[in-house]
Amino acid sequence: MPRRNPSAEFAARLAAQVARVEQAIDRRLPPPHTPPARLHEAMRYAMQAGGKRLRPVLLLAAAELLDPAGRTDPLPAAVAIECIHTYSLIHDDLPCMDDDDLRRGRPTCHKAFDEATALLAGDALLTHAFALLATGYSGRTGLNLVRELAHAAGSERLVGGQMSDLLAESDRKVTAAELEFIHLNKTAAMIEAALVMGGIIGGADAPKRDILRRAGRHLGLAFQIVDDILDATGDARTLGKTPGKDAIAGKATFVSLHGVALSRRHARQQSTAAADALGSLPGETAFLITLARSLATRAR
Ligand code: GRG
Repeated sequence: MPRRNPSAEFAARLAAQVARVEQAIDRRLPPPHTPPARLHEAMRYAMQAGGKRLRPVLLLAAAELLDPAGRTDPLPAAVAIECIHTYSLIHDDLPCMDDDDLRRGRPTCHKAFDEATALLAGDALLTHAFALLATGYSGRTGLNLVRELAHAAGSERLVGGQMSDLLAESDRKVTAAELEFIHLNKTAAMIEAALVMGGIIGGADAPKRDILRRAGRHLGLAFQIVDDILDATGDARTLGKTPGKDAIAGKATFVSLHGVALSRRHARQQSTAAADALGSLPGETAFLITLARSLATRAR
């Protein structure tokens, strides 16, 4: 009998989930020739190829954990959360924000098109996300999904985290607590939402959603700490985006406050806490746990 190879099984399942997401993105965005074609081409350009698809994969995995029979299709919500994430990247890359030329290994949306088109492509992806939820789900599930995503993407979380990040750029004395606030909102909010939305689709009760939220919070912090480490130590070819920008901007990051070694330790602690929370859920948690652990050592 062939021996089981858990890491190959994990890699194969991850690749299969990413492929499902890619296909769903292609199917669930307006076709590129839809008028005005330039806008829809820009939306597709930013959405297609190169993203890790972490948030949709987390959403699918949480939905499948809670409802292995797959009674409700998680793909509309998976595409919706990637639309929000991609809009935030397009806007973050604009000259009035992080002013970046490279994203997902290609020119940023405003470089490939122009600033106004990129701004509108982001706006349209934000709106499209809620259209996908409204058409893909009904009743209490639909309402809960809209509520969850709207809160995670709104002024108290994703947008609020971005605002705080911008304000912190001109502040040379950002504390560890202020930095954690930024990370919890700018980064962890969408990762939490991915797991909780998967839970909503899978029919998770309130205690299980709380566990998913807690896992997402830890995972989000681990993800952002590693992002800071990669910004300090990674290269553009592997990352697909410009490294070293935080240091040039004199930005407070986990690495600037704690150094690389301690940051690596923090990332491992956070991903272990996420894995422990996920492991407390019933069902086949191995995929989610391995995914949580792999984020602490990711290279891109
Ligand atoms: C403009 C409202 C608004 C928010 C912008 C996404 C974002 C918030 C800023 C980008 C900079 C940054 C470091 C954000 C933290 C979250 C993060 C690490 C985003 C990148 O996510 P990945 O690595 O990207 O999952 P891919 O391309 O793989 O999808």
